Amino acid sequence: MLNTILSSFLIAKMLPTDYVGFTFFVGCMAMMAASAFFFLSLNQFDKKWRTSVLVSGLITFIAAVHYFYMRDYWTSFQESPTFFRYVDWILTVPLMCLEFYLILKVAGAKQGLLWKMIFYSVIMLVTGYLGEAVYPQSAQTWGFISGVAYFAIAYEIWLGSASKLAKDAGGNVLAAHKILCWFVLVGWAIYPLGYMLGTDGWYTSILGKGNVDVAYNIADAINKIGFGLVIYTLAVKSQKD
Ligand SMILES: *C/C=C(C)/C=C/C=C(C)/C=C/C1=C(C)CCCC1(C)C
Repeated sequence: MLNTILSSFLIAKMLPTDYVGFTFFVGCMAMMAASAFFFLSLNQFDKKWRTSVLVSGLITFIAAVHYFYMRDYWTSFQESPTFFRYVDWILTVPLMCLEFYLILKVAGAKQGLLWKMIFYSVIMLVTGYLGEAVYPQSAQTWGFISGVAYFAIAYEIWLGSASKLAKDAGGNVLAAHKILCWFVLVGWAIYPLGYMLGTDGWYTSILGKGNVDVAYNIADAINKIGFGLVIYTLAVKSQKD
């Protein structure tokens, strides 16, 4: 009796073999711990760096809330919480673009750069959502358009105006910018890979099928927490000089 009440009101049963559910749980805790870490460190920074570290905390905090919902959704239905996933990304990816802009402001970054990157990321995510959730039969076409927008972001920070600004800034900012560039090129590349494991396209015969959520959860942990730590380290280093 008690068991029935508990399972219908409080928690869905989690099978010991549910490794996908496990990654959702770990995701919740990791995002929450990272947020606490970034928020509690704010006092040690002066105004110039506080906003950047605050944004790092907001990124992991927004993700933590979505992970609570996604974990519940997964344990209840054993289905990908694609809707929550994309709501999370549409909020957090623009904030990551904001991080690039904030650290490059010392070299005179213009707001145009910020809006350009946000524009690319919205195209990337909206077309990705269309391919994954709305028109899965044409997933490869939408995925391709999304990939072009992803490429535009990577181009902008590696070779475009953002990279020139980073060179002008030099020192700690340049070093941090380089690491963030690698996150976008390698860490973000896990997402299209997850997408290809979960949808049908020319790639299915090569890659086969796999669990999208495991790929996305691992990618989120690396990218959101790792990205935040790079900003945090930059703030700590720059504070000393
Ligand atoms: C914190 C969340 C982050 C950094 C999410 C990033 C998401 C991507 C880079 C997604 C990219 C995609 C493609 C490049 C093609 C296929 C569709 C997507 C949306 C999975």
